[in-house]
Amino acid sequence: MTKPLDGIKIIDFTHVQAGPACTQLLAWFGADVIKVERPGSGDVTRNQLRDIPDADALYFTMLNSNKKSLTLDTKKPEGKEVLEKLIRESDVLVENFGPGALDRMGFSWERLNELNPKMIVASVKGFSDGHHYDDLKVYENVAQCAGGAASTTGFWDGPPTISAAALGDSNTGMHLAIGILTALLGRDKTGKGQKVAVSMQDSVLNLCRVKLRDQQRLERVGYLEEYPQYPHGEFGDVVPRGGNAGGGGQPGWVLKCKGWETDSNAYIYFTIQGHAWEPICKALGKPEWIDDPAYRTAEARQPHIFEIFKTIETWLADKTKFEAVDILRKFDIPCAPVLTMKELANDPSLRASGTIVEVPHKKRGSYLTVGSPIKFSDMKPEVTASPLLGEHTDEVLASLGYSKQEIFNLREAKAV
Ligand code: CAO
Repeated sequence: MTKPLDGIKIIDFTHVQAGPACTQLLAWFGADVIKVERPGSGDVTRNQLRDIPDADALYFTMLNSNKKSLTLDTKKPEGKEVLEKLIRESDVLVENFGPGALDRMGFSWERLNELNPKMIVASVKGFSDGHHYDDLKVYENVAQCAGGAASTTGFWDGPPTISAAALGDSNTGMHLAIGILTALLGRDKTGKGQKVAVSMQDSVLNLCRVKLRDQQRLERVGYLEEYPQYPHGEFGDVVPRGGNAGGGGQPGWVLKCKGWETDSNAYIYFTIQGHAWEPICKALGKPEWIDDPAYRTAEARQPHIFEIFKTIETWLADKTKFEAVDILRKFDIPCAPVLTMKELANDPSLRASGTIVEVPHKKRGSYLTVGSPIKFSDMKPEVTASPLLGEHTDEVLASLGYSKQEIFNLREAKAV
């Protein structure tokens, strides 16, 4: 089966999570992704949090499927020469080194553009170019703090909180993938490559868009009526942490179900969608609430919204999270069980759709990963194992025209 990105060659000069998440996505869709790694060690995540001695860690295998691995010391002259050859033949180079590392290696944007004017050079950095923090190295949680997620996540009486979702890493990688695909389409029109840059701070902020909305509303009217602080609590001059309130204007909360005393995930998320008040009352067996002026409108409900949630919890007390959702779905109420990683890993629907996949690996046996969350009518992205360190070195060098003897010499020089 041909894939949309067949024939697109990508030099994957990425490591850890933000960059690898981007190139993995492009590899699923058919791109020939060649991961360039330091001989001997490779991407640091190969060794991070290992669960099997001497086998690549899951951190690496889950972010580098469908790629090739070429070991290359790009600080050695022999390594630089190989990289230059690869650059001349490639469509995209993706990197997420610390600030200035690529320049120090001798591969500035100007040099790359000179070597291959058609190539797209895509970078992730913590902060955008010219930002007053643009010299900083950045990891996930740093980006969540710098992009507004931490100050608006968690409970109002606790500290700023980090989300488990990789808003700084994989999210930035997804933004970069969109940038690369856009630049590839642009190249079809102009024949020219360009530089595509995404910062982790900007990508986090992009997902915190509604919080910037709330900052402006707060400054104008002094309160945010969908936050738990309204109407009984105090508002300061910055968007507060709203606990588990819905961000989009539909009040909601995480509610206890049967078994919560012993199971820390026996909860559902329940949304009180304004126009669905009648079905909510019917589902809860509270028909008297439908026309009661104290309950009828969202505005009337807000002052005692937590009492309403308490009543719903009483209704939930003899129902598991799955039983509750099975009842509420019939009334069109937006809700879901709070699912654990164990439940997701074994979810038959996610297995059937290819969102959770089991991948055979040469050294590990098989491992679970998250497959493509993007589904196509004409293509089912297949997930293949991440490469062993340097697994494709000979193959890639041979494709660049290196003879067996020359490859041997590169090995002797410890350049590959
Ligand atoms: N051959 C030779 N040298 C290589 C090489 C190769 N194949 N691959 C990398 N290197 C070198 C780099 O050239 C750099 O050398 P210098 O610093 O001497 O110029 C060196 O390895 C270290 O690179 P680095 O700064 O990227 O690595 P680090 O571990 O110190 O920092 C990180 C890691 C992630 C903080 C940093 O890369 C960064 O800020 N990246 C941008 C933001 C980002 O993507 N962060 C998300 C990471 S996921 O949580």
